[in-house]
Amino acid sequence: MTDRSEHPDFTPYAGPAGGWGSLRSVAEIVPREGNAIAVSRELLRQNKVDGFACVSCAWAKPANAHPAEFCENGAKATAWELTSRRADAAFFIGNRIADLRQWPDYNLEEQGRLTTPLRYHAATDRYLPVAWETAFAEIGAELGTLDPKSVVFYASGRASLETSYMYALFARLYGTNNLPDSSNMCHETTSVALKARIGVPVGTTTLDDFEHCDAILFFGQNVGSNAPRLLHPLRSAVKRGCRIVTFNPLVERGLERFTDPQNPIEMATRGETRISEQYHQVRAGGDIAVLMGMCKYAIEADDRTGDVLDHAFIAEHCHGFDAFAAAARATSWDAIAAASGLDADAIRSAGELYITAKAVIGVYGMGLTQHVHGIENVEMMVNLLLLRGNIGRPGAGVCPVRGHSNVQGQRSVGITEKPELAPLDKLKAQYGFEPPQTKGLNTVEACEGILDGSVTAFIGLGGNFLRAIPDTGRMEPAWAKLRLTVHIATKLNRGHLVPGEISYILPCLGRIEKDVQASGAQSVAIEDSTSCIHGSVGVRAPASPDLLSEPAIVAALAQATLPPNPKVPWTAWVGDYATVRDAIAETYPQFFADMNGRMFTPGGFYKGNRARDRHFDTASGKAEFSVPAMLDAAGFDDAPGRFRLITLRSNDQFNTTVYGYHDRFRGVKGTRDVLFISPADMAEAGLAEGDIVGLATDHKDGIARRLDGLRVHAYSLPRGCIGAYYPEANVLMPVSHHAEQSFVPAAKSVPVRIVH
Ligand SMILES: Nc1nc2c(c(=O)[nH]1)N[C@H]1C(S)=C(S)[C@@H](COP(=O)(O)OP(=O)(O)OC[C@H]3O[C@@H](n4cnc5c(=O)[nH]c(N)nc54)[C@H](O)[C@@H]3O)O[C@H]1N2
Ligand SMILES: Nc1nc2c(c(=O)[nH]1)N[C@H]1C(S)=C(S)[C@@H](COP(=O)(O)OP(=O)(O)OC[C@H]3O[C@@H](n4cnc5c(=O)[nH]c(N)nc54)[C@H](O)[C@@H]3O)O[C@H]1N2
Ligand SMILES: [Mo]
Repeated sequence: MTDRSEHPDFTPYAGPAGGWGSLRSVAEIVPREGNAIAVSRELLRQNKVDGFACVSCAWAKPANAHPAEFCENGAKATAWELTSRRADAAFFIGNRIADLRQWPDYNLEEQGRLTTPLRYHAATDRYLPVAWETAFAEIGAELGTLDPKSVVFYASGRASLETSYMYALFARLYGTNNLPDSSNMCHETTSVALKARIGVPVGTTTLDDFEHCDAILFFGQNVGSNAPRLLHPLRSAVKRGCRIVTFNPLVERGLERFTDPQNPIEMATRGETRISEQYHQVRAGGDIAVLMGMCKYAIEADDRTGDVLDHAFIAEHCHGFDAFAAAARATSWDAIAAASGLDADAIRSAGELYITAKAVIGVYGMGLTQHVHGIENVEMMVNLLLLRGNIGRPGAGVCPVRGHSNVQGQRSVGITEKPELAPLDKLKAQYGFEPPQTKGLNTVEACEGILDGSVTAFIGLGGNFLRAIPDTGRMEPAWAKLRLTVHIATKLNRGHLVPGEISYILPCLGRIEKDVQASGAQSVAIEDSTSCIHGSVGVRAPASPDLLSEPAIVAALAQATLPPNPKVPWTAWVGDYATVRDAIAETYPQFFADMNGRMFTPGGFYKGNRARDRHFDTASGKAEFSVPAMLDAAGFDDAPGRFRLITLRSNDQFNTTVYGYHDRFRGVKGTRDVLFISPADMAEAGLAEGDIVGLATDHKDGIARRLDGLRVHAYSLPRGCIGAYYPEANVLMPVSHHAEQSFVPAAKSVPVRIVH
């Protein structure tokens, strides 16, 4: 095991997002994975109509693709999947699980692709190779003895629409709605808040809107690292005069300036495009206040002139305006400044920009959703947009930037713990069974069930659940008590290393790999962040001849577990995925009719969005203004010595997958054990650069949680806010510290103290 995390180096990075730095970074990672020529060739087919859909982020894929329609981090994701390294049988025979558990996340995945099904062998503390048939038979038999309500079927957001549809159906045929997915830790806040306020659970913008907007508001989304292809439309927007305002506690490089690596002149002249013209370092949890301030500014300007708000839109399409306007007028600028940590003038200048722009897009990410009052954050974004009719017209709308490449799509085809969101009657008619009606467990509830012993088994369709969830220090010992754990995965991760009594790792094909079944080469489909559905064709030979595709694994598990049902043609589905798409189209005709005919439309086929057409399917039939009951989203009070911990992604990771130890934009190299803190807070706490400290959770439940060995690093942050990397910091997050209503863990404001 080579530990790459040895020589910490903190040197501020002066370059823009994109530019030569991103090319150098791609040039570094591609050869490291040992497959340079193949990876470089396949990268040209990434996000193309006849190629594969990138396995990294969920950002839209344009109809007129660039010659190289990928970004630095998409290239890393491709290289990661196409690596020549293998975590093969010999690796598992040679390593005890107790030893592997000491390895950093980076080194585990760096072993490369899994090649063979594995079963945990307690006597030798090893995962050992096993035949597929044995695995399916034992898992099926075991599931047969367990109470379906005690089994969790988790999905990370990468698996295709076809696999996800089959997986959700399997769980329901088995008898449970326990279908949490990664969006329970991510944009579930969006799904709940937007559904309630504008009647759709997803954003209303498409790529086209970025060509027609006059202003873009960015709240808590780090575009340069997490959706870098969005930098291209942003750059074009700025060049034609669109104005961008950002609210973020950290100054993120991609929101400051960008050099287009696809533009030879810009590269040669080191030209840059400034992205944000206003950048406000709001305090973590301060966005309700910011948005209230901007609304107040607009409403009071309208009170004076009568022509600032879109009165016709509000009268025809909105409900609750008067109560909201009264609340905004009554909120004092002092209260807004205190809760946001910003000068009232800064918020007024953002308000002025907002009211002078004709068409505005509100973009946001985890900085809004992962808070105790994340729902109110998103609702305030909606309030602001509604005031000037910025929903449902060209160049305007709400744009939550989703995470995993098919996370939005999984929800569209039935992966949900909420029975009311799945077409149960339709499934009943189509497959002749009684779908379970009781609500299933979301991620937080699944964690609680594992802690209290009521959950007995966990099936994971991808992901690294045990590392991505909160309270990892408490969850790991509880996890080991599970009767059955099954992981369908491409690479080894820490979640696999805490086996239940019976434990399997089932290795699968990745999306970039050729998937040949009875009817020939298969394609799959995914849905991007803007509700466009794209076909994807695997292009590389599989990492091992022993791998099965995700649909094949799901079907085999289902067949081993369930009594035969002639209406569910598992074998035929696996033989030809087009028949799964026909089934999807039958269940969801409004979105997926003629899916097979449309999935290779350039730019994807649009599912449609009622709110975009100004049909608001809410309780009142109108878009709903809402009045927040608080201005601070953190959900806990300030106290001396108590900090708001923001858990961060580096530019060198995809969620729990650590590609390397170089967070280039933040100038951090060689380590992830960092505490980012403002110079003023550093001085007040008596700390110096490079000191090694710990963090302890300061939560009302009184349970001791600690993370040690963090290197203090002075960084530009608002007072009282500190940062540390996810997933290392998850040990500090109480399971109970989550967004009310959506249950998304509140990872962007965790109450902590610095300890020595
Ligand atoms: N390369 C790469 N791409 C990814 C991922 C990855 O890990 N790596 N993950 C994917 C996934 S699943 C997701 S969900 C997305 C995540 O992408 P993002 O939504 O960008 O998520 P984060 O990086 O966690 O945090 C976003 C930003 O919120 C800011 N922030 C923190 N607290 C607050 C606050 O209270 N208010 C405001 N206004 N801002 C705040 C942080 O400083 C950070 O810049 O990216 C996806 N794409
Ligand atoms: N503190 C803190 N915690 C967070 C967050 C945060 O911002 N802060 N963010 C949250 C968010 S937004 C999310 S989405 C979750 C992410 O949670 P998950 O989605 O559960 O985690 P990932 O790290 O994306 O999963 C990585 C693993 O997926 C497997 N994998 C990769 N590709 C494939 C594939 O094609 N098929 C299969 N079957 N498996 C594959 C590999 O084994 C890899 O190790 O984490 C959440 N946790
Ligand atoms: Mo996510």
